[in-house]
Amino acid sequence: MTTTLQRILEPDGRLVGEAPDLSDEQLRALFTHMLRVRVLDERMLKLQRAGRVGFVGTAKGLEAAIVGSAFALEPRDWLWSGLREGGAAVMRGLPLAEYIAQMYCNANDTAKGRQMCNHFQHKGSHYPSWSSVIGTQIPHGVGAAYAAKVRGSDEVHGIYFGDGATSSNGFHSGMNFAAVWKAPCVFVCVDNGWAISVCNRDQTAAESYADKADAYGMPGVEVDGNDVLACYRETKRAIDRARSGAGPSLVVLKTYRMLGHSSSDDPTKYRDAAEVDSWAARDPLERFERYLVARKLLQPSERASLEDTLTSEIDTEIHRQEAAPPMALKTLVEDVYAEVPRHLRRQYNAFITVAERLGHAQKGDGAFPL
Ligand SMILES: Cc1ncc(C[n+]2csc(CCOP(=O)(O)OP(=O)(O)O)c2C)c(N)n1
Ligand SMILES: [Mg+2]
Repeated sequence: MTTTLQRILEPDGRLVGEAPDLSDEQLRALFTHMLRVRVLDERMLKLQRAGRVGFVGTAKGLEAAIVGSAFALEPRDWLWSGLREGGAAVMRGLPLAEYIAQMYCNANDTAKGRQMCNHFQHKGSHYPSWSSVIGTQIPHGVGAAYAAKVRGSDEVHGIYFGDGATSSNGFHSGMNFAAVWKAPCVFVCVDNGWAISVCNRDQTAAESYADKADAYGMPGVEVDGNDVLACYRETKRAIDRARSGAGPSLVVLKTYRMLGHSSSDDPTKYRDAAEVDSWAARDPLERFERYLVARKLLQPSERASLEDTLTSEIDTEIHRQEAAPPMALKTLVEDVYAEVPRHLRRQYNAFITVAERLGHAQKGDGAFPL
């Protein structure tokens, strides 16, 4: 099969396709949301390098893909994350305070320290907890979408995953069940070129990831993932289709992970600088900025002042969360049984003895090998 790459904005910001129906205000909001992802990632990576948070996986280069596609979801819809959609969740209502508390795994962390950091969740905006286990969110999201259909709800489930996750069992069973059941979901594959050190060319023999949709009996589309307008328009079409009862689609957003897989990865070990440079020239923020400036929706110098505002909002929250206490030890034994049973109470007493003898772990203690 040959697939045509859907594009609306050229890298120089020129409009070459049919622009989606978005107001000037919405276009500016899209830019601010993308910029927030960039600034937030930069801040988190600095904190990690300074030993103040344990682990970070950035979305640098993917801002258009995750923000543009998620912008097409309604508040009643759900977003099932792969590994990098935390910024989209902030756009949909995850408070910055909760985002940063989760990075510190402190007393305000809604995951209560039971996730490693940089694994978000937010009940209020229908954002289930991440799973690092690749592909497991796919059948979960399909099941939730099917349940919505059975209940007669008109919500749609956006199920995100990476190029690497297309090799997981969850991808195949999820796609198959969703198409057979006409579940109201959209599969959003963020093809960012790499699955840690495995290049996307080595992940599949198919010409395009979008071709995979054909095998399951659903439409598939390949989109320039660095073009925020194309990401929005194509995801919106798939969402509208799902909401109308016509079933799922696969939307493949072709983009590039500019930094390492995570703060524990050194990408120079497995990829060429020339490849990274070629994608830097297609930066999604610069592309959209050029378009907005040409349309006079953004002043040429406005990005810098927007960045300053976003940075100070984020920094205020960082200071607040750094000052928060750690999660109380007793939460280790809570939430499973209505009352803490005897064997857990015994274990808890043993933890307390160790904590009294050795003290609590300090920020920066421990290391994650990935
Ligand atoms: C089942 C499983 N196998 C292996 C891993 C180790 N692992 C973590 S991330 C990752 C690559 C994911 O690549 P991709 O799906 O393309 O997402 P990206 O990190 O590029 O966003 C792997 C293999 C895992 N977490 N779970
Ligand atoms: Mg990937």
